[in-house]
Amino acid sequence: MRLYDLELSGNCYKVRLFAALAGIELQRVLVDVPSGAHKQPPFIDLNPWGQVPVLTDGEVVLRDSQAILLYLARQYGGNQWWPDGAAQQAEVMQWLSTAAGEVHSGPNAARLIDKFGVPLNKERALEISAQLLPLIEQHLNKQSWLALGRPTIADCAVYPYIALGWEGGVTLEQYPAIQAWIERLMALPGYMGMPGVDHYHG
Ligand SMILES: N[C@@H](CCC(=O)N[C@@H](CS)C(=O)NCC(=O)O)C(=O)O
Repeated sequence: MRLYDLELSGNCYKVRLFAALAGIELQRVLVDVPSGAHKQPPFIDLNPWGQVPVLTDGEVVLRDSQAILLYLARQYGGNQWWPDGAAQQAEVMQWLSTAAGEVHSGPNAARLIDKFGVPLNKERALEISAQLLPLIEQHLNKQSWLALGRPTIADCAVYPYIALGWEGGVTLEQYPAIQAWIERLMALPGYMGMPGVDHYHG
């Protein structure tokens, strides 16, 4: 199985992290995004959207970190990470949507602006983050993990850009339950980090 990967991408890190936690072996293929390799063949033939991560597993070719997490969990990770029941699946799915929605356009966007100079609306990214973080804090005040009372792909999807948000000025000082959740994640067997996540406290 190959992961087309970029070290500083939180979306790619979601996949690396889950594979490490679930003991799934991935062959990393580093894509030279700064030079634009993701917009040219052969990469663009794998993903016409021109974005990493991409996972290939035999005939299967997938883009989008949430979809890749779901595939890996269902195919190789076992019930612990992606449950069977409809209500349980939907509970996890809520958080995958949050990762692709508010986390993407909040803390991720703020980091893209500050760290990589991407021309997005900083004010809007901070506004979305300020609405999102209290909701996650409130949720984690009542439970240890985002879904099902145990670590799942929901945590792998949401965690990276929450922990990297400080690189875009979205810090976690006011959110002790989120900080405690991050510490729990970091203590999981097999956990692996990426540049920046260890400094989540800002
Ligand atoms: N929805 C996608 C978003 C992927 C994405 O935004 N990838 C970034 C790196 S983190 C990328 O390839 N950016 C280059 C570009 O869009 O040109 C996912 O969750 O994987």
